[in-house]
Amino acid sequence: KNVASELARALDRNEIVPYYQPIVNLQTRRIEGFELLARWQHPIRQNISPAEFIPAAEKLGLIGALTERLLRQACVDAANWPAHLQLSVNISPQQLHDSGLPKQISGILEQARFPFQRLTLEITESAVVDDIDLARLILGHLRSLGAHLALDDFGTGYSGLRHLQELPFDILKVDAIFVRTLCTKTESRKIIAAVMGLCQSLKLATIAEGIENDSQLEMLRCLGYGNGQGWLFGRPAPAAEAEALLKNEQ
Ligand code: G
Ligand code: G
Ligand code: NA
Ligand code: MN
Repeated sequence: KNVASELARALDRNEIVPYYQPIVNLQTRRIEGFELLARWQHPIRQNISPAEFIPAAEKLGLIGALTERLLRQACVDAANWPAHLQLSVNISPQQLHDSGLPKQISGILEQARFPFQRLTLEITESAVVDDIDLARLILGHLRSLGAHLALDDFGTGYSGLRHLQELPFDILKVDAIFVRTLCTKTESRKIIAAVMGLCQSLKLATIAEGIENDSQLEMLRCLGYGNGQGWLFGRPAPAAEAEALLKNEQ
C-alpha cells in the first residue's frame, strides 16, 4: 500500500516518533548533543525509512505538522539531559519557504520552556532553496532568537558553497560519503582537509558524519574536526537509550 495515504493517519496516531543519535566531541568522546531522527513505528509494516516517508510528508504538505509533533516530544525528552546538550532538528527545504516557521518553533519552545540556545537547525545542502532571500530572512530570525544553524550533508549537493555565502550558518556537517573512504582514498582525505580549511576561514564549527571506526576518528582528530557522529559512538535510538548513554558517561 501507498505510504502517502497512510502518513496522515500515522501522524494522528503518534506512530512517527523521535530517535536520537549522539553527537560527540572527538577529543573527549563526550556527548555534546543529539540529532533527532524520525522513525515510523508502523503497527504492521516495519522499517519504513525516513528516506521514504519524509519526502512523502513534504509532498503532502505534512512536514510542518510532522516536525511540530517531533519537536514537542523532543523538548520533553531533552528536559532529562544535562542542560548544556544541544538538540539538532532537521528542517526540510519547504519549511524555509514558510514565513510562519519562526513563530511555530518559538511557540513550541516557549510552551516546553526549552531555550533557543539549545536548538540547532540542520538544513541539507542538497536542497535547492528556491527563494534564498526568504530562507535568509527565516533563518536569520531563528538565529537572532538564539538557534544555531548547521549546513547538513556538505559536499553532496551542488549549491553548498552558495548556501555558505548567503545564509548565516554556525556549523558545517561534512557528509558521510567523505568519511567512509577517509582512510582508503587519498582524495577523500584531501577533500576533508580542504573542508576543514574552509571552516576555519569562515569560523564554522565542524561535525563529521558517519564515523564507524577508530581509524576514521583518529584521522578526523588529526585534521582538526571538533565534533562527530556515527555508529562508532551510537546509532539513532529511542529516548530511553539516549538517556542510558548519558548515564553511562558519568
Ligand atoms: O535516520 P536516517 O535514516 O535514516 O534518515 C534518513 C534521512 O531522513 C536523512 O536525510 C535525515 O536527515 C532525514 N530525516 C530524518 N528525520 C527527519 C526529520 O524529522 N525531518 C526531516 N526534514 N528530515 C528527517
Ligand atoms: O541526512 P542526514 O545526515 O540527517 O542523515 C543521517 C543519516 O545517516 C541517517 O539515516 C542515520 O541513520 C545515518 N547514519 C548515522 N550514522 C551513521 C553511520 O555511522 N553509518 C551509516 N552508514 N549511516 C549512519
Ligand atoms: Na541531519
Ligand atoms: Mn547529515
